[in-house]
Amino acid sequence: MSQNFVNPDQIRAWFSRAMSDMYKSEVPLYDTLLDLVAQVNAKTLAGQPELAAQLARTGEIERLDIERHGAIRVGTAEELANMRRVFAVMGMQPVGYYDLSPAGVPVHSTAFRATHEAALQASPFRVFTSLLRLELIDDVALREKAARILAARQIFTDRALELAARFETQGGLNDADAREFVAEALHTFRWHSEATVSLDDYRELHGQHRLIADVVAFKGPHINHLTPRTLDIDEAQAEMPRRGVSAKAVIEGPPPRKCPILLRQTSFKALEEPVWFAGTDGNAAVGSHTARFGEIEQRGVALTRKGRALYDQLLDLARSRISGAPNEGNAAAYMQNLQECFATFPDDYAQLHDQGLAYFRYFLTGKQGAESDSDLRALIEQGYIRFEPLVYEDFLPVSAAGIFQSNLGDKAQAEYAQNASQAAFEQALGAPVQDELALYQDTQDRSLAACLQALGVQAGTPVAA
Ligand code: OOG
Ligand code: NI
Repeated sequence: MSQNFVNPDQIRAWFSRAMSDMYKSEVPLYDTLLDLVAQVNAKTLAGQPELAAQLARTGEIERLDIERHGAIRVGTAEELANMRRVFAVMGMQPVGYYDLSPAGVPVHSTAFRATHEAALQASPFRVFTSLLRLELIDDVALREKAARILAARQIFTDRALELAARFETQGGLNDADAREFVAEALHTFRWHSEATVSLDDYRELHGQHRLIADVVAFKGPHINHLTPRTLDIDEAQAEMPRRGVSAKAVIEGPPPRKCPILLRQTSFKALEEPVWFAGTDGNAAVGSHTARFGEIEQRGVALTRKGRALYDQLLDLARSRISGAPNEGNAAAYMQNLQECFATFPDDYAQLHDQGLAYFRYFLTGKQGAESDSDLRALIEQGYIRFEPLVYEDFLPVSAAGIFQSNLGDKAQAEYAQNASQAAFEQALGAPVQDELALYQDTQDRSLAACLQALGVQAGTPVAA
């Protein structure tokens, strides 16, 4: 029986492709963005043979063209829990907890993604998934109204949930079921130009926070962007206006570096789209909504807890030097600050490795004859083992807030009491989120164990570099 099941990595790859095709037809500017990124990547690879060789050695070159992340926002615990079941069919698990409330966005989030390096290699598709926190809204009547509207909708087709249940009981789906599942699941992420509420209700929700209207007023959690991966985000950012695409003022994340760390992101602004609102007299009222945008990202090496602490500290420093969040007015000063503040962050893979600031994967060089009691440092120095940066697969809360804000308008910033609540999030999700650092550590450890075994070096040998 089980040999007839389709590998969840395959289902995820199909789904990622279907989602990209759907978004291309729904948001033509996304197609423009894909073209732009493909051209920038080709040029970067041609101009930097060392980078091309590194991406070939790690296998990343093969996933580069298909790599995407998307984002959705759901309204209730039940929606989030079912989302977890649906993504599980595609081999995607909730990883990480992100609290966006300090940045004035009333949501908390996780990323659904593959967790093993082999699965990430097959399809790195991930979805940043936010849950609206109605409890942060102080207007009780509005909060209750929003909860009532959300309780009345079903964002999944019956068939999608049936197939998810079948996956759970059987432990997999056969080919026909898997293909049908992809088509059914896709419906959840479509754009609906008819709102489920009246124009008056929409305005009321919008008045409280634009994001609340976006989540509550529609039939489902439309995918709000899809993000290809670029190898040179500064070049891509410069190219956007040349192609008539209006780019976000600053690139979120670390400054440009020789050895990229974590994640840098930028986006084009959300489009204003016509929406038909339910009319009390049976006639629809026409209005509009801005929700869907395009984003690009450049991924670098994943940082250890120590590296991440340094990143957070330097980012805080750069942001404390400008008043408030970066915007059109202070973009140049902010980027300058960022460069200056990050000057103390080592920009060399050997240093990042030796100081325990980043995660790496170890590879054999082909050289034979290592002493069986060698430690890692010796194996590297003597040329038996080399290391390559392990790419960051997750998101950054400050950057995510910047992406949200650029599409909500700078005026939309609200103040919430800072209360991250991972426990409440996990309760809504129906499962704990995985710790991303543990996943990077596992991948690093597995690669080292494989090297040591192949070299016949005792696995128990201390391996501190
Ligand atoms: C999600 C924004 C965050 C990212 O890449 O950090 C995000 C949203 O707007 O729903 O996508
Ligand atoms: Ni994004």
